[in-house]
Amino acid sequence: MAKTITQKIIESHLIDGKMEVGEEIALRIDQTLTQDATGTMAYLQLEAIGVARVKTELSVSYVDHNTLQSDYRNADDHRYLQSVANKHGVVFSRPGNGICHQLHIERFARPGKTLIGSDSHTPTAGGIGAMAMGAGGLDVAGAMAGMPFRIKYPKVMGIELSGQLQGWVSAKDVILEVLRRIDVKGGVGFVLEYFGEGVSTLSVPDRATITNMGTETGCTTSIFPSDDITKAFMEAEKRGDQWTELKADHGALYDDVMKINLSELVPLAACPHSPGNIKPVSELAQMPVQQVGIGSCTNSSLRDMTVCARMLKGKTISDKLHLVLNPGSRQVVSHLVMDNSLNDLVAAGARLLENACGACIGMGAAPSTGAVSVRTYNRNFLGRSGTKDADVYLVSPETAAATALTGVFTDPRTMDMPYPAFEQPTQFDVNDNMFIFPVDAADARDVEILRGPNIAPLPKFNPIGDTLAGKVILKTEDNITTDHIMPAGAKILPLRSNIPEISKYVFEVVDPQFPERAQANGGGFVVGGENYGQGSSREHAALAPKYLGIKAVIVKSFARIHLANLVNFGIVPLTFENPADYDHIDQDDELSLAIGDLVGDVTLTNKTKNKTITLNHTLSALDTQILKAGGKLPWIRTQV
Ligand code: MIC
Ligand code: SF4
Repeated sequence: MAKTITQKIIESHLIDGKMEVGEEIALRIDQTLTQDATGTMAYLQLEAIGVARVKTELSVSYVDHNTLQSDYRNADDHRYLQSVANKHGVVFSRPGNGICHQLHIERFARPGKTLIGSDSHTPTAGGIGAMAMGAGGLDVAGAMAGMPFRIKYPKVMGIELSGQLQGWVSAKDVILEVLRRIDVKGGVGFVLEYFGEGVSTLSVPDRATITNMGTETGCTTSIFPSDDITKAFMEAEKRGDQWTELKADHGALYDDVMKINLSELVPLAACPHSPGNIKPVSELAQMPVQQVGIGSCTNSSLRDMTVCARMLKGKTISDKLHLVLNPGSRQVVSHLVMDNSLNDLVAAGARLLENACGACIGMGAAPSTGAVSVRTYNRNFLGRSGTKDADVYLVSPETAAATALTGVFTDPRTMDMPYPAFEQPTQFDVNDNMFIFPVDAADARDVEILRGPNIAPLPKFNPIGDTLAGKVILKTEDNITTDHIMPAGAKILPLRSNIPEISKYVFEVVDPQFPERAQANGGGFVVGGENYGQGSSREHAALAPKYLGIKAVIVKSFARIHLANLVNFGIVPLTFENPADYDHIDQDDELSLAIGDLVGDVTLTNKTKNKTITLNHTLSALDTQILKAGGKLPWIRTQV
């Protein structure tokens, strides 16, 4: 039978389960990655699982999110991460080396391999042909300990690319077009697999931009074939020997097909406050802009930065705005230095930030009150920039640079300049000296793990009974993101290693009284709409509510990674059988849920409204065992 790329990789990594849509499958994981904001928890969990050395082919621990170091806390985390990596056989990427996804595609990702990462943009590596998925830290810890990764067998949406991008339109516009068509939950349950003659017109970094932001559709992952372009990229990274060809068989059947003619695309923008709220840039033209940001894991490749440098060369950015840059990696910066592009950028007035997530996750460079910020990033959720009333628009590097020059939203096609050409170097400046490779297993025994006061022990949770009772602590709307549930940014991100402390900020952008109310009521329930928990992989969005006593989350539908995180931390995820029942529950209502062993439907009694409601779930038998045990760590202990 002719197979898709997705089917081929799944088949070659299948440990358990049937390859039928919706069935739970267990996959062997070849590589893992973590980043510091989720990594401290992941390694504390790995320590708790008690495995001496990681069992994967490769595991890398990156430091890129929490790099402000405004006090000891980030530094404590980095020191812990470096020592724990060394002890357990994990490669450590030092702060300053770059953003995990850009680095992983440069140095480690391989076609045909499975990769899970404790960051939702791990699918970036799909640009090189890896099956790369975001996951909660505990699932990544499990994979490092040699456990398979469980997902629902996905449907495959074939995205057929034809034609060729016209000047001033680039890869970002392709993924914005996908989002325009299927929005922030149209990818749920799918792998987005690219094929067609247009594929060969896109470089690996272009493909990586597309697979990176594919996450915003809610998909399991996105993947491109591995072809001659992939080979040339890997050769330029001095790892041509790791290249293998990977493509769908002729006649492979997709569950759904989307056709995109690259030649017809125009510059697009995602408008506030959702990556799926797409408009052509031409419709936004002339809107005054106060900030431009170029970089992040979506658009920080050498191509992206160089195109912007060429646009800015010899000019000065508008005095109505400021421009910040966060390049993806030190390799990118080295090239920019070598060909003088960095000088062109800073001479034009750009502020150079670290090679890290920076402004993308609200770690500095917050916009001014009510500002319009135009960014090449992938998320514009409410408050994520650090300024709650800022309006963030997501665009291509070309649109961002044009806007930086004019001071108003600008369609780059209207710029009076030739489209800057970019040729990928045949040899990148490969220098791995910011990676620290772990000592051998024999020497690992002597490695001391360094913990500072910021690393709090993992909280412990008890098994769950057959009935859950309590109040509705919060009722939310559709598309609640993990940035709503557990915000990040310069104030809260440094608390990631300390659950009691970070719990004080749960739902801060929605309702700052939530933590107090939850604790005063001895915990309770959260009710929500569609696509609850979209966005980040941060397990803190489950762990911190659990710490506050949240027993179940009852919604119309869930996003994939958050659903898995809820199970991992013993919060029961339930959905309305009839979505209209959402209207029959209000905040403060007293509920009782007969969950029993979570086999079949659950009956909810709303005591306040004197009404019963039927709830469903998609939990596997294993999920229910994990939940009843109080979460995955207690469950693992029952198994050992
Ligand atoms: C994000 O882009 O939202 C983050 C910050 O990278 C998160 C991870 C985190 O919250 O630490 C993600 O994408 O998973
Ligand atoms: Fe970092 Fe932003 Fe990428 Fe998340 S989306 S990994 S915060 S650069």
